[in-house]
Amino acid sequence: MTSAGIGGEYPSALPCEIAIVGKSNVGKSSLINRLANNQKLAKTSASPGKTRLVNFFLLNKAFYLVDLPGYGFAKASKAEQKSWGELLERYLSSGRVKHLLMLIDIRHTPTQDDLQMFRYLIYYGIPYTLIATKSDKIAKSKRRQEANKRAKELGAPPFAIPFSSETGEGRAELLDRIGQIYLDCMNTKKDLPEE
Ligand SMILES: Nc1nc2c(ncn2[C@@H]2O[C@H](COP(=O)(O)OP(=O)(O)OP(=O)(O)O)[C@@H](O)[C@H]2O)c(=O)[nH]1
Ligand SMILES: [Mg+2]
Repeated sequence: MTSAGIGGEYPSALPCEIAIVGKSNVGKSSLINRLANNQKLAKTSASPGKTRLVNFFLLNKAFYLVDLPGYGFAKASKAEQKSWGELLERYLSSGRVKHLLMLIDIRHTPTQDDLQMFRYLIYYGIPYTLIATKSDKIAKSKRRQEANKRAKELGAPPFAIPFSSETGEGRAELLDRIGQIYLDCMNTKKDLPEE
């Protein structure tokens, strides 16, 4: 794993880099651990504001999955919020990210910060996949419906993958999706002229 703070250097880019965005405590780091089936890979915490750097995880020796600090952590000081915002902005505008996994809590209507994040990624035309986290917290029969409802509330086409880092629900579906994203990255790379 490679980490970068404000002004820190990123590792050399690979053709495929997928990053995870979402509000603080939504389960970004836990999702990485569940995907990799390694609880110790990314640091997680019950209190928001755990991830404070841009952390690059090399998966399958093939692509980067990037853990980012969450937004909207009201208890952080103004200075901290500003520095996390800058970290996020610098990373997202670096042109490295090929696809964003945007995480929203399956139980709650998206916040103003979520709406802002979503507008930002649409504005910059960054491809994305919506994931509704903590699906284990609601009844199984409601999960698909609630996940899709959250997507619709964001202003997106009504589809989000219900996901639980606790039970592993949605892991296979998300891995499939990541496989497709990876192939897209490799195909796009082929289409580019040689440097
Ligand atoms: N029940 C349940 N709890 C979860 C799930 N995913 C994460 N959590 C819990 O939610 C809390 C926050 O998880 P993190 O993965 O650290 O969240 P984060 O989005 O990385 O947070 P920041 O780094 O602060 O932005 C932890 O207590 C996790 O155990 C889930 O799918 N189900
Ligand atoms: Mg985190």
